[in-house]
Amino acid sequence: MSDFPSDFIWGVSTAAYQIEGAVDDGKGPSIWDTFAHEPGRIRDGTSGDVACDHLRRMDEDLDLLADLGVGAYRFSTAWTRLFPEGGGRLRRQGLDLYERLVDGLLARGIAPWLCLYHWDLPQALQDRGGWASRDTALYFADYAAAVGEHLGDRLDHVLMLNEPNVHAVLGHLLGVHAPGSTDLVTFRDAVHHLNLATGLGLARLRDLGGPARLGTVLNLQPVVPAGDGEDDQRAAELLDAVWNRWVLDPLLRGRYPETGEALLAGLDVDADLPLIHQPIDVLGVNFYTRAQVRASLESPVGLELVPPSDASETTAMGWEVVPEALLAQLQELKDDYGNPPVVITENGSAYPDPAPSGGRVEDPQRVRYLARHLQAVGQAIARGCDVRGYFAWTLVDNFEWAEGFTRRFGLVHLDLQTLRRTPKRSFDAYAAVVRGTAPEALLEPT
Ligand code: IFM
Repeated sequence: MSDFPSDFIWGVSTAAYQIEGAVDDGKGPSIWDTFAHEPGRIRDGTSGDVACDHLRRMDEDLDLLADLGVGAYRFSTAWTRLFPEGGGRLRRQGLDLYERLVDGLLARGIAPWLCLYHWDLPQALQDRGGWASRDTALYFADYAAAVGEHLGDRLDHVLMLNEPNVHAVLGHLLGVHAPGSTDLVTFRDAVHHLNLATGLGLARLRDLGGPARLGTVLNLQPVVPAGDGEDDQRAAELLDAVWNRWVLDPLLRGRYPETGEALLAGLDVDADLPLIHQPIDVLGVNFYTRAQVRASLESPVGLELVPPSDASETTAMGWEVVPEALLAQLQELKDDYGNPPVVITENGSAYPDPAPSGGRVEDPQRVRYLARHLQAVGQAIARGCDVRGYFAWTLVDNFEWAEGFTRRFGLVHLDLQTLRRTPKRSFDAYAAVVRGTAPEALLEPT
């Protein structure tokens, strides 16, 4: 039976562009404002212009968090609300919004976990090279320090960047996310500058002092070879290096892994590595699935992803449901990385939910996904992994990037016409766990 420590942190995560709605208040455009308005980029032609209209419905959403009973809420600030051009003078109106949010959380007894960057780079900085430019990391550090100066005394945690690896791969190599780049050198430089931004932000906030604890958020996926051959094994090691270890190792070990080093050739990283290798109070781990890979002569990078077999259970994203991979990932952090304090900062699932009926949405698959992953977290804790919290992704169905609103991850259903919120059964299930019910109980037939 899973047993969570009494001080275990239960939370929910969201991200600015996915929920806020643009609200015409003088915010500057971000790369996602630009990208989402380009024809053909988003599956259903939507954008974050309205999203969940969260900024106008903030009290309602904060009340949902209070009903859920969570002790913490992870949200991101939109850089362009505070600095429309990326730098310069802080915009008071932008700060007012986030003060209102932070104060609203504190008034409800919910600890604010602020993530500084969830992929919405100011377009003005993109126009100067974006993450391919080292200067962007310096701008990020200034932005981080400004948020720390103005809000730091009321924040529980400040997290630097959300999933720099996903942002780099999807946005700077595959071109399916903003800014839509497909250039290998841009990708390589972006990875490194995102790492540098993490280190510089941590150092600036550490120097400022203040009560908030500091960390960052990585998306980690165990990578497994599709076959038994050595070439598939090598392909898996390469993908593991590029996806997981290019972001883990500079931060936690002060170096890039040897595997995949050739891809970094031409980038001078030596002077930056000590700047990236900063102490953290918490490592945020976002976990959804694992990757299976095989060697491929046709692929320019020598490998290709293998989709889950027909026999595998998958979510609406096509992602394999493998809670044992979460356990393996946590075990690896313990064994190979010195057991850092970890919080699962995102975990959740998209399914094609039915329409609300009688004030609820029946979503048994999401309940099961939640329960099985919480069991894995409980097992990891029992094995001595230093896991201190769990944040469900996400509160309300929202703008799922290139998928638009076609994929629903929320514990709360969003009516796309009226924006009305209706809790799902998974909301009740998570609320029960937060109040002490063991995840196993959610798997029992009712
Ligand atoms: O919605 C995203 C989130 O923005 C980052 N992590 C993965 C989620 C699901 O795709």
